[in-house]
Amino acid sequence: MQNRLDEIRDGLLQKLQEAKDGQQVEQLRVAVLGRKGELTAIMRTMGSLKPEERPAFGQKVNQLRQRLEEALDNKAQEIREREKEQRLKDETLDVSIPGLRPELGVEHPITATMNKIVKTFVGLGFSVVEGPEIELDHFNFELMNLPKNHPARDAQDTLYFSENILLRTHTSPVQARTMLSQRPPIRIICPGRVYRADEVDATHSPVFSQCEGLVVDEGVTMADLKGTLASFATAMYGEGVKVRFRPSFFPFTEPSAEVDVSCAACKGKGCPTCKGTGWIEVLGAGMVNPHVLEMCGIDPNRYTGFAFGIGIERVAILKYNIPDMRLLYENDARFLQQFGKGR
Ligand code: 2U9
Repeated sequence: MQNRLDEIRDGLLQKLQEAKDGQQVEQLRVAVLGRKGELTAIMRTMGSLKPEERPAFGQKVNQLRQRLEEALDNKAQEIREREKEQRLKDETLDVSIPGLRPELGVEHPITATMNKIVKTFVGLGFSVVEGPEIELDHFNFELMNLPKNHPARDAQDTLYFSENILLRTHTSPVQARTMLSQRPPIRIICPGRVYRADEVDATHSPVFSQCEGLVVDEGVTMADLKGTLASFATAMYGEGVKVRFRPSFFPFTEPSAEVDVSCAACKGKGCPTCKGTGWIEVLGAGMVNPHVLEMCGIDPNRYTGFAFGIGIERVAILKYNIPDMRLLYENDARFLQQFGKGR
């Protein structure tokens, strides 16, 4: 009997040494000390012993049970500690490792150009007004002196939702809405997206951005328009830039002009950017057609006004020397990242 007890002890201690985790220790505990375990089975044989042998036997088995329980507990504790240590090691944070630098976006060249233009006019006393991109024919065309079947409507190939609902082709309807709801003096700029049914190519896009401006008050003259646009050109292109007006025609302004600035690339000497002319067209402008004022509820005998329109993409393309307008809309990070340098 003693041999069998020694065997159980040695067997358990041996296997315990090899145990790798808590589960294996528990399996050994059940196999030896559990209800159907080896030692429990031996204890059950006590009934077959002579009554005088039983106390000594019982004591031996109990001593062994105690010893083995202790060994199992110690091993389980040892494993728990080892696992804890490993976990701590695995989860250690090295606070000295430099952090990952998050990739920062950069301002899109259209946004940068628009912001600069808006800021410049705000500095000249203009307020910013925005309006809907889905417009009524009435505000987009009728009030701009472009009645139905007017040939000039063809110049602005329009995207229609229905006969009277369209994507605005310019931000002018915002100015019309403002005149209908406010009394002069009015001094506003209207930045925003506009839409035209144009094929995409190096210089055209069906969606682009404009910043239009409108001033209406008593005694506003062409000289005010020239002074305002000269200040704008200086703020945008620097001291010494020259501005010239060429006569033009728009149904909503009379007289009308296309406005050039002296080429910043060659200082007006002539280069590929200005196609040798020394001048670059940056915007259109004019005195608000009295008929437009009247349709928008403003007495043209008392008030006069000037207006202008700037194509933002064109200004950005010239400023950054961008060879193809499509680059502005493709969102290729390699292209856009270039505009983040030195900010
Ligand atoms: C009202 C009255 C008049 C806005 C104007 C232009 C001239 C012009 C172009 C610039 C480049 C459009 O984006 S572009 O192709 N715009 O030349 N825009 S005057 O005139 C107005 C606007 C509102 C009530």
